[in-house]
Amino acid sequence: MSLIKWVDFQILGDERGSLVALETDRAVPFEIKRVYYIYRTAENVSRGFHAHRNLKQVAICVAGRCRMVIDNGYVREDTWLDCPTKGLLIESMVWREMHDFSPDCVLLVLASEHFDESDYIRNYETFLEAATQ
Ligand code: T46
Repeated sequence: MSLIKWVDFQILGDERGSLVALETDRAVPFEIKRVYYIYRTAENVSRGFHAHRNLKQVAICVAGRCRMVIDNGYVREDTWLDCPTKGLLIESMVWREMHDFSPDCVLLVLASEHFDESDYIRNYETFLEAATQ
């Protein structure tokens, strides 16, 4: 089964343009406790390289594009994030890496928890041990 799980957002557009609303338990399958965005990523920079023990997130590229690698310890897949009406659901205990950011990329992330550094697993071997036990 694929690790790539998309959440499709309704486009509330009219002749003036498009609008997407992100609501807890409607468009997004958890209570949103935090929102952050990554932008102006320098050329050839990759980010991520960690997993979260409990955190769930939905990542949406609201401008530009980047490539997301996700890995559950058994399967590694990648996909382009390049559409403001689709979010990638990233479950807990999934390793993620972000590559190939376009200069205009704005990656918006909705998170199920407040920031907590102790929730991060930043070593791949530690992640593999925990994910495959
Ligand atoms: C993820 C991917 C998609 C905070 O203080 N608060 C926050 O809410 C976040 C997200 C980060 N930070 C601090 C922690 C670091 O000192 O900002 C710094 C950069 O964070 P990090 O190196 O973890 O950034 P990325 O781009 O590697 O990963 C981020 C998220 O941390 C992570 O949860 O899934 O984006």
